Amino acid sequence: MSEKHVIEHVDPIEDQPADTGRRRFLGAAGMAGVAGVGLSTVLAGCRKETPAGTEGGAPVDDQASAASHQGANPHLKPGELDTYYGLWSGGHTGDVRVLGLPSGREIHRIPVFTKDALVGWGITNESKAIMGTRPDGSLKYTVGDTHHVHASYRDGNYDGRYAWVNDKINCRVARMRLDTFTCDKITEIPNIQGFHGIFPDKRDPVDPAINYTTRVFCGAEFSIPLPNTGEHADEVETYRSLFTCVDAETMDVRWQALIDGNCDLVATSFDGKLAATNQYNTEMGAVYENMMSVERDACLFFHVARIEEAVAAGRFSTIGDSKVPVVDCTRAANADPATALCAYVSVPKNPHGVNASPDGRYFICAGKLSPTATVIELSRVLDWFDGKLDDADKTIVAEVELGLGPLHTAFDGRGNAYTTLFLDSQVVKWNVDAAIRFHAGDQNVKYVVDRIDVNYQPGHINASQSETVAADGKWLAVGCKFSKDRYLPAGPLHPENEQLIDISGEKMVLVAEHPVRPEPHDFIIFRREIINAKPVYDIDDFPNAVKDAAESGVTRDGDKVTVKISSVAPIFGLRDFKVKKGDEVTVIVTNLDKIEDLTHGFAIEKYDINFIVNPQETASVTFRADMAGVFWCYCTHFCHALHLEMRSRMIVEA
Ligand code: RUQ
Ligand code: CUA
Ligand code: CA
Repeated sequence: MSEKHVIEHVDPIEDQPADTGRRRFLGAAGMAGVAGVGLSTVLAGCRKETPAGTEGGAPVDDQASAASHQGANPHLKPGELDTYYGLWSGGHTGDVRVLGLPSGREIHRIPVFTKDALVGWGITNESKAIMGTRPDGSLKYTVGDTHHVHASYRDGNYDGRYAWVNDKINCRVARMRLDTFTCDKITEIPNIQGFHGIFPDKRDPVDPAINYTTRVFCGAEFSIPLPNTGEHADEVETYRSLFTCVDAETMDVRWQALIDGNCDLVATSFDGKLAATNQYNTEMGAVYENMMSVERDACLFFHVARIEEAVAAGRFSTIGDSKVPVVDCTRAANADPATALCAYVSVPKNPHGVNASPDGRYFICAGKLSPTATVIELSRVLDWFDGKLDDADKTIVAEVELGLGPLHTAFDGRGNAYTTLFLDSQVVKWNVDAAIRFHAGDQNVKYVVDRIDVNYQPGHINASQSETVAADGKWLAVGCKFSKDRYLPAGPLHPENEQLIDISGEKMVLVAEHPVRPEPHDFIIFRREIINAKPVYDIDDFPNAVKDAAESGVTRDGDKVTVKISSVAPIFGLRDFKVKKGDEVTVIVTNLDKIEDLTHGFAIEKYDINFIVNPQETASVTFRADMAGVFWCYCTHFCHALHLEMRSRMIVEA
């Protein structure tokens, strides 16, 4: 139990979740009472044994001011808009969620790797072309596991163009446009399995004019035989994993780096020079005992410019059928800093996240199986590559204890880091400069500023604008992996619990929580001004658009039939249309309504077809008319007082 726990909520764990009124009352009254009497006694009783420097207890004066700081109100009045967007990975629902913050309201879901019956993702020809199909036209993959969402940068801040998300199950990276909040490209990465971390670069390492994202880096967690053809399957020690660079615009794979150990999370430096991945399996074990057999693993830094020089100079190989250039980033090949493409920095046992501080100076690796965070100074990593440092481990400027199970770190732009402690069910706020001074030998420095209990077992964490130059230190969201008793039970599957913490003051204040469908991993939070969302599509962006109701009709080419249908509330351009049993039918629907928020649906009874068309959007489906009869087609999306009457009939002649 932490002091925050006591001050803010008396005891959120034992307190009844439904009784928020009581909780608020107890919170306020309890705080007034506790702050006056015996708070330090309560806290002393609750505090864990902590090593020097980690004592987070504020002086008594601060405790009083903390007690009066209730936290900013995250609740909006009806009609009020949020100030931030959040992009949340959906986890193994395969989607991405769009939230408004601080309210936590879910505004939208972007279907990415998995079918979505609302928008027709994986049903329309257009979405299937993005998702990828087999020769028979069916989807190549139907499941996905999204973990990390990151957006494109310009001048160190998000620019509202794109976001990317990974699929761990089928090794794909997807791009989403942030004007339409739709997925527009998906690339399957060759030669890897367990694709986990991603991060876009923030600028080009060489060309100063390219001050925006042009690459996306991808880390593969699982090692496999290369090529993975079934041979050498028993020679686990020969398995390898790769770090991949994807072109942000074309989404083609540019290059891969063969490494020792594995990849996990990915981070990039603000100067564009370095990309990094934490490695928890330097042992290259195939079973967990072997993955945790050594005391130190690594954080691996890639020198982007040198790697791309090597590729340009033809110093690469390829694997199997893949044409992707693969450079050698194994330890043995990179011992000499003068020519090294990468640097292995040792960090304690099975580290998890790696995060870039918004001042551009540090990468922080959380310890996971070690109660520490490791702070690596980026200028020193460059020094090592320049031959000015004799040991890559001298890039470490702090390795400090935070608590049990540190996983991910966020930043407030004021020099503080916030790290989740999975095992302690806490977030710890610590000062990076103080940690560096402590590590350098000043044992009087207290680098832990505050701790707060969260509910329960937090994984990812992020602050508003955290990994940008515009980190504003206002809100901190925490993705708690377990919600246990926080919500009405709805069977054995529990939601995850996203909690919101006000970090504008010295002390963290928990202000809200929301259940979310499992299971989001990472998320980013950014100012709403960054987004310029399109209210209505441009009809000219769709080459197959039915631009006028009069264009509606049926054309035939052998057994291939094309049915063009316009939609204007509450009328489809065809009241009925005839095809023959056995025809391959393509139905193209354009929404000719120009008004914002006027979406139509198009469903065909018994044919398992449903999709929507937003204003000025066109979508199509292709299917075999294998059942004769009359099949009503109807609008699924409530659009008009005569929405129920908005219908057509498909007549399939025997
Ligand atoms: S992982 S809880 Cu998929 Cu981002 Cu760390
Ligand atoms: Cu068109 Cu409902
Ligand atoms: Ca390990």
